[in-house]
Order: sequence, then structure tokens, then C-alpha cells
Amino acid sequence: MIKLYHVPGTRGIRVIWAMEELGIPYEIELIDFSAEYRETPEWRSKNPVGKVPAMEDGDLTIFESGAMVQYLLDKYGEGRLQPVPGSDDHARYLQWSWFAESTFARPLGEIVNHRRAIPEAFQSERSINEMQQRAHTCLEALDQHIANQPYLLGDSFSAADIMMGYSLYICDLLAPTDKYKNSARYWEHLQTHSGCRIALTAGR
Ligand SMILES: N[C@@H](CCC(=O)N[C@@H](CS)C(=O)NCC(=O)O)C(=O)O
Repeated sequence: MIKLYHVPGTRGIRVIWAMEELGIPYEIELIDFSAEYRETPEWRSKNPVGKVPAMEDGDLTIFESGAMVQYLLDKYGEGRLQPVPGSDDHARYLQWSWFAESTFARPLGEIVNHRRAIPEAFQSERSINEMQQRAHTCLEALDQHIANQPYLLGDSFSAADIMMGYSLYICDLLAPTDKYKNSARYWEHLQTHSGCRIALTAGR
């Protein structure tokens, strides 16, 4: 059975949500999120940069939440949750999936890093504001795209929405704003998916 090494509230949410949507049996092993544990050779053998999540399927061990989601779709999805590879829609699916992690989540992650790595007295509101602005630029792009459609690909729910859902979840925590109404409606709608709700609370 697939095993996901997870910490509640972190990117494993995407993987759990995808497995719920696809009906794939899985088990979750909660790991110690302390920096000390994540530096151990045991954890580094699963995730070489000491981040979470990691996933095992038989002899395969992988890191990177987006790679896990894509692997699950390709191996177990039977065409569900993604358009046909090579199609224009698939290109859009890839675009929004990568955007969610590599462009939108990036400044949000920098806020976490800044707050965690720099002693409070030296933290810079200016740096944090800059990262929040960068995240809001992404939110604005999403807001325009999603204005007249329920999902990133129009009427079809796809794993790109799962990738984006987690980024919206951390955006609410790290760069909250009520400026982008379409994005807020979209995120509220995603949370009506039972897989999303299960993933958000998994391990709590
Ligand atoms: N691109 C990676 C990012 C992984 C990541 O940043 N995970 C966070 C939790 S959601 C983490 O482990 N942070 C601890 C750290 O960076 O020290 C993925 O999608 O799996």
C-alpha cells in the first residue's frame, strides 16, 4: 500500500487529496517536523533536502508533492483528473500546476523561512510585505482567470485545482486578503470536495 510521510497542514495535503479523489488506498505515517529529525540520515534518505512530504509505493520512494500527484494520476488515474497528455488542455493543466507550486507558493514559503530563520528582532516587515505582494500578484492572475468558471480548466475539476488548493490554503495563512473575490469563491468551492476536507484535517 502507498505510504505517505506527512505532517498535518503541509504539502502532503495535495497527495492525500489526490488519493481520495482517485480512491487509492493509502496509509499515512506522521513524522516529527523538528529540524533535528529532518536532518537525520533516516529522513534524508527519503527527502534529501529534509522537507516533507515523502511517499513510498513498493520499492519507489519519491519527494516533491507535485511529482507525487502526477505519478498517482499516471499510474492509477486511468485518465481521471488530467486532460490527455500532449493536448492544449494538458499544457494548461501543467501550467497551472507548476504555477501553483513554483511561482505562487514560492514567496509564501519565503515568508515562512524569513520568520523561522531570522530572530524576531531582526525580521523585516518590508521583506515580508514584498513577498506578500508577490503572492498577491499571483492571486490577481488567478482571480482574473477564474472569474467565469468553477475550475482552472473550465468545468472540469483536475489535479491542477488540487495543486492550487494547497497554495490558496497557505496564502490565507501567510498573506491574507479579501481583495480577490473570484479566488476566494473558487477556494471555498474546492473545499466542498470531501477529499479536500479529509486532506486538510488528516493527522490532526
Ligand atoms: N516543492 C516541495 C516543497 C516542500 C516543502 O517546502 N515542504 C515544507 C512543508 S509544506 C517543509 O518541509 N518545510 C520545512 C523547511 O523548508 O525547512 C514540494 O512540493 O514537496
